[in-house]
Amino acid sequence: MHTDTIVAAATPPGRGGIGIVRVSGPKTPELAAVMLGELPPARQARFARFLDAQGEPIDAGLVLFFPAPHSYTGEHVLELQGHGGPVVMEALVARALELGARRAAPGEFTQRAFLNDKLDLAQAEAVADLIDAGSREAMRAAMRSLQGEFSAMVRGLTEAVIELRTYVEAAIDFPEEEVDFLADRELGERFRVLREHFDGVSDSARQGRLLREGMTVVIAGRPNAGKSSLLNRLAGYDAAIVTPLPGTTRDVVRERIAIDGMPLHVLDTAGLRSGGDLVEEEGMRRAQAEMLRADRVLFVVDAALDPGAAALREERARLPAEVPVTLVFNKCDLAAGLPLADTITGPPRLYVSALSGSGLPELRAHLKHCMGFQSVEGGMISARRRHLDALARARAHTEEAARQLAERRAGELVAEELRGAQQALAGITGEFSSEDLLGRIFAGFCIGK
Ligand SMILES: Nc1nc2c(ncn2[C@@H]2O[C@H](COP(=O)(O)OP(=O)(O)O)[C@@H](O)[C@H]2O)c(=O)[nH]1
Ligand SMILES: [Mg+2]
Repeated sequence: MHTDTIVAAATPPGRGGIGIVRVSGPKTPELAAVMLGELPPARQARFARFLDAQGEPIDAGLVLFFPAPHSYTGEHVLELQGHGGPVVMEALVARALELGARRAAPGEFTQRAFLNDKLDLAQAEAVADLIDAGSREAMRAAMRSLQGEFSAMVRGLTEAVIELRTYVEAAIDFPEEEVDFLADRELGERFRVLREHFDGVSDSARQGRLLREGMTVVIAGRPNAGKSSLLNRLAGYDAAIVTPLPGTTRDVVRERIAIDGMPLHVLDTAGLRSGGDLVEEEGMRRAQAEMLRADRVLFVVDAALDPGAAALREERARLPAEVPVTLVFNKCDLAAGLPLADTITGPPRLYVSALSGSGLPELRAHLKHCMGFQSVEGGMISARRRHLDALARARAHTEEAARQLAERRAGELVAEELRGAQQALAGITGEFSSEDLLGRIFAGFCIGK
């Protein structure tokens, strides 16, 4: 339990119909008794005057008192609902400070809720995600995480790791049988199932992160295919220079745009060709570097000049297989019929005209779809880079465990790696978390939350 009492305005600064000041900590009942003349009954709205040191009313409104542990923070909490003006709010906060409270740091109420086991760390992060949600989808995903859906997935995965670890440790306890036991086909099968389990949770987390932080889309292709024109269409303004001269774009042009509230980082790049000058060469090098980091590459081809998308076939080898590609046939206004790319199994393809704007709604819908704006089974959750890193670490430990098993039949080492995996997963829900990590997470919150 914390020993100090914190106070902050929970409503945003500025003018509003109602402004709420929130107090949490052990001194809350005493503070309430002085400021209101008496301690309000638990969890019942009361009308009261909020008094200053002289007993004069600063403001009047509804009060709510939540005795510990049945409150947001798990401590005694008092909420004063006053008139929403900055001077009123500050006067109420100042009065609470006089009575022994201190100003709350950003996210400190939620941090206390976490420390008092009201929610785990992934849920606490979802509180901020819900407040920051930029679209309905992001909002719903954050709400699912807040209700513990993502935490439950991580717990399920943790249990699977523990089960496997227990199985292996049982083998170590009977050394004379260990070798046979570790050679067991079933163990290999269990690792396979665990790997699939990891894939499922990681996929959900990756989608959740895209929804929250936005997807990075790199527009690439040959010079003059219409990449910059496409960026300008998506952005809705002239972000990049467009000319009929090949090699116009030499640096990477970055634009942050939103499609129905969904954040998207779009990068326009220098056209890929051989025989450019030094500056263009550097531009191409950068274009290729950005493609490696992209969540998706929009590969633009001139539908009239390259109906078979030969350019993509030539570049595909240079792209890492895991970067998803969408083939965009541009300049369809010039192409006689719709070009037919050679195979049906290739990347998804779209037909647009950056000049006329035709096909752009389909492109936007496609990008939304790529970010998981389709009905995912069980629904989307919100997740962060931190969660993905922890999942990747846990998975690496699991792979190492499988390797130790396959190559050396080393039970102790297998168990040790699985312990590492378990610990990495525990970091997501915050069972093991450093002060430093907590500081970083809660610093991103607003004051009063
Ligand atoms: N007819 C037609 N011309 C286009 C279209 N998109 C771009 N262009 C033209 O193609 C030329 C090259 O465009 P730009 O966007 O600079 O291509 P980039 O080199 O790939 O960035 C310019 O003259 C554009 O006006 C399109 O959809 N239809
Ligand atoms: Mg360009």
